Amino acid sequence: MFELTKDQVTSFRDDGYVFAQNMVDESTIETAHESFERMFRGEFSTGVLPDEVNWQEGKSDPSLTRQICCGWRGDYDIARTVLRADIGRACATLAGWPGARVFVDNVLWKPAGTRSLGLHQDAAYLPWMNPQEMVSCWIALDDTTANGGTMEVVKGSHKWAVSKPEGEFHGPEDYQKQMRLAAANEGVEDPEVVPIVVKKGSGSFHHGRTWHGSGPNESGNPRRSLVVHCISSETQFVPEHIGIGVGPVYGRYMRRDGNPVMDEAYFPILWTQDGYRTPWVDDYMAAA
Ligand SMILES: O=C(O)CCC(=O)C(=O)O
Repeated sequence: MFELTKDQVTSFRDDGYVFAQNMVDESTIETAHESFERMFRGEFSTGVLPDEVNWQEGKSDPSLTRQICCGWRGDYDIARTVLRADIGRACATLAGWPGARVFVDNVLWKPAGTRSLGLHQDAAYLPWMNPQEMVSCWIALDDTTANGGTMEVVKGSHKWAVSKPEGEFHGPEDYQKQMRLAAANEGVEDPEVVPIVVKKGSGSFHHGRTWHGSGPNESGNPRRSLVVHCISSETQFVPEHIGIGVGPVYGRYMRRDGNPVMDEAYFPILWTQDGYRTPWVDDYMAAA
């Protein structure tokens, strides 16, 4: 269990991101590497296909970053990290929410020589949620370097307006272009891009409006990471916006009777200030 310090919370609120050390241990990293191998081969230990399987061995473009979203639904070992209460507590504390639930995770593998992920704001994909807010915990599963395609965040950009998602997400040539356009709209001449350079097991938290993404991996080493994207435990669907952003994928979990509740079967609550946690989560994490 880790806990953020007051200084880390202040720094996050000022800058839109904060570094965090030693969030997962060596054996979890090794297990996660094995899960990555399996999942990108199409093997899912829970028997359930994650919501977005954007890369598969032998079928997908080898120059692109490998990505699976909602890996926790497909792999028990990934779930053991994604569903951690302390990650939920950290996200809720940073955001000032009464609690946190998982919206989605990202299983990301950027082998040596692979291309960029365009800089973006996560909140831009979420107009179908109220509140339209997210805090993400990004965990490196390899030591990262500035030229190794690590995630980059733009300091202070969580204070900018939410831009409409534009341009390519996977592999754009000029992966910072949309961010620079947004910076110009804000009157920011020289946006400060900060690479998340950490030892494996460490990482960072970023705000849903913070511009982030990653350049090509120009090192000789792979860059793998696991990202836990949390939303407030109080978040509800906005049915009239469900076709926007990633709403077409996750709108499948919306009730059809007009009740905007987000069901804990799909978006489990990890932690709340008053001690609640979705009851099935610990049993699911303990499953083989
Ligand atoms: O790791 C990356 O390159 C980007 C990750 C990302 O987009 C995210 O954590 O929201």
